[in-house]
Amino acid sequence: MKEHFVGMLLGTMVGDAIGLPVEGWDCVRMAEQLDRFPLLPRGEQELATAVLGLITGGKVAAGEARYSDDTQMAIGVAQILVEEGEIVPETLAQRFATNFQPWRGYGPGAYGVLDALKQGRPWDEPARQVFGGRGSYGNGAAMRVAPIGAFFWDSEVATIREQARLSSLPTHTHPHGIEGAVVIALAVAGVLRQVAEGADELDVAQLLGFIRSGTHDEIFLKKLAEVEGFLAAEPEPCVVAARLGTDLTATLSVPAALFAFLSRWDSLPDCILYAVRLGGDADTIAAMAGALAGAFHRSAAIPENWLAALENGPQGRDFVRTLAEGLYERWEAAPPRRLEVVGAE
Ligand code: R7I
Ligand code: MG
Repeated sequence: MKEHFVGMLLGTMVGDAIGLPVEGWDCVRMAEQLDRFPLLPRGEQELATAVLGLITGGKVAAGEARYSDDTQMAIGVAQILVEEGEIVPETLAQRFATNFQPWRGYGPGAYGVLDALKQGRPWDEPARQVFGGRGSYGNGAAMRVAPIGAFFWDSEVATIREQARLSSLPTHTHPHGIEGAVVIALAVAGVLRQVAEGADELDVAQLLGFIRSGTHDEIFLKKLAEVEGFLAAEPEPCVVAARLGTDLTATLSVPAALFAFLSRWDSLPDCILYAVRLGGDADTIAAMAGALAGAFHRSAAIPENWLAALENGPQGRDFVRTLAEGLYERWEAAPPRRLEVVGAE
């Protein structure tokens, strides 16, 4: 199970880093550009080399693939779980502010919230005030939530929901921003439940059923039905992208990440590369899909050259591995399933 925790966090990081150079490219442009890129041989395995090559001058130099806010905030979530054994939103907000590196490519709303937190504003004010007081429905809470799905994998569904909700509050208070985090946390937990039962193959229907059982929002339930329909008769990637959505909002990116994993769960590289190929918010969709594939397959499924390419300075690749191991050790020492659910939804 430890290596599955490591796979979850390194899967987030590697998906984020591979998608980052092409963040914002739409699906059609992605296909055109990537197919034209001189380094690109045929075969999806090589696509990552090409994408990484875009930022490393044509070759994948060790340690040059940067991660973005997705990984940085997932690090913050994991750190708080290791330290506190549960999400304490005020402490998490402080950690996000301490870890904040403005150049990591934060979403516009989140950037302002973190800047305000850094300046010492009360932890729960800036997030409530963004977007005209409605709070953000961006995918920023979903992109960083995977460590919660791992840490609470054998907890009650209500606990997973509540911990995901609490982890959203420092930046995302809109119900859709929160529900996106709930859905990804449930998905990671559902994957690890199957792993714990010794599954070699993912039971896709069971996982979808588990996610559904804890999803309360109508839009997400509708999207889950759409994902299920696409699994039966898979359209072209750009049709999937157009129908499910690939933008910076939770409702229009979480379903695409789920589809990438559910349709390509048997290969971590294929899953991540397909998520990138969908275009749009490629780093974030690939980070979420990568977390799921990594949780299922363990970190050993990540190609060596992808791992080697990841930045390895402070809070880089080695740090992330050690942090994920620490998360597992904390889970093992004091399993969180004894936590009571505090507060109603
Ligand atoms: O959700 P958030 O942290 O963004 C994460 C994304 C990831 O792709 C990262 O990699 C990074 O690139 O950004 O940041 P927010 O700014 O809170 O939300 C993202 C976007 O969703 C916003 O910039 C808006 O375009 C949109 N959005 C909203 N638009 C109108 N009204 C989110 N909430 C609202 C809203 O209430
Ligand atoms: Mg992004």
